[in-house]
Amino acid sequence: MFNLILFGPPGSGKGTQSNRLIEKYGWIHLSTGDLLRAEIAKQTPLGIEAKHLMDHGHLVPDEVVIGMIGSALDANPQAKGFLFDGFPRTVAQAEALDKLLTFKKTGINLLIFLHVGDEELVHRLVERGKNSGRSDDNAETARKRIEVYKRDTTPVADYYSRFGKVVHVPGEGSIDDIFGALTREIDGKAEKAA
Ligand code: B4P
Repeated sequence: MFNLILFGPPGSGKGTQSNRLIEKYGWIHLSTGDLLRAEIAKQTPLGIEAKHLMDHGHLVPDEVVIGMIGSALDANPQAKGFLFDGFPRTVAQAEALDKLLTFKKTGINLLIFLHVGDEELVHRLVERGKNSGRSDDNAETARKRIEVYKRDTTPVADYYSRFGKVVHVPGEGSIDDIFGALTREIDGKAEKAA
C-alpha cells in the first residue's frame, strides 16, 4: 500500500495533478475540497456551514474534515493506496490522519510539496473563477486563503519533515513537466521501499 499527501498552497495544482496520478497508480483520490463541495451541492447542514467558511477563505473545522476522511477510509478497505489532496491542512488533522492510518496498520509514505509563488496562485484562481462557478475563486478570497495557508497549513510540512517524508517539487511550468517530476519522486520512493 502506498499513501501520498499532495501538499501546496491553494491553486498550486493539487487537484489537477491528483487526477493524473490516480489514473496512473490506481489509488483512491481523497480531496476534502471535493467532499465539501459535494455537501454544498446537496445543501446539507454541513454544506451550508462549510460554504460560508470557504467563501471567506477560512478552513472548515478540523473535526468535520477528519470525520469525512475517516468515513472515506472505512468505505475503501481494498484500496491499494490513497492520495490525500488538500488534507491534512492543520497539524491537528495530520495527527488525526496518522492515528486513523495506524489503526489500519498503514501510514503516510511520502508528502510532495508543490511550490508556486503568491502572484501566480492568485492569477490561477482568478482565471479558474471565470469558468468554475466556485464562489471562492476571486482575488480577495484567494489572498485570504494564501494567508490562512501560510499560518495554519505550512506547519503540516514541518510535521512530516521530522519523519523524513517530505520532498519538494516546483509547481510552476507545464502540467506535463510537473507530472513527470511527481512520478519520478513517487517511483523513487516506491523502489526504495521495495
Ligand atoms: P481545495 O478544493 O482543496 O482547492 P484548491 O486549493 O483551490 O486547489 P488546488 O491546489 O487543487 O488547485 P487546482 O489543481 O485546482 O480547497 C477549497 C476550500 O475547501 C479551502 O479553502 C477550505 O475552505 C476548504 N477545505 C478543503 N480541505 C480542507 C481541510 N482539510 N480542512 C479545512 N478546510 C478545508 O489548480 C488551480 C488552477 O490552476 C486550475 O485552474 C488549474 O487549471 C490551474 N493550473 C494547475 N496547474 C497549472 C500549471 N502548471 N500551470 C498553470 N496553471 C495551472
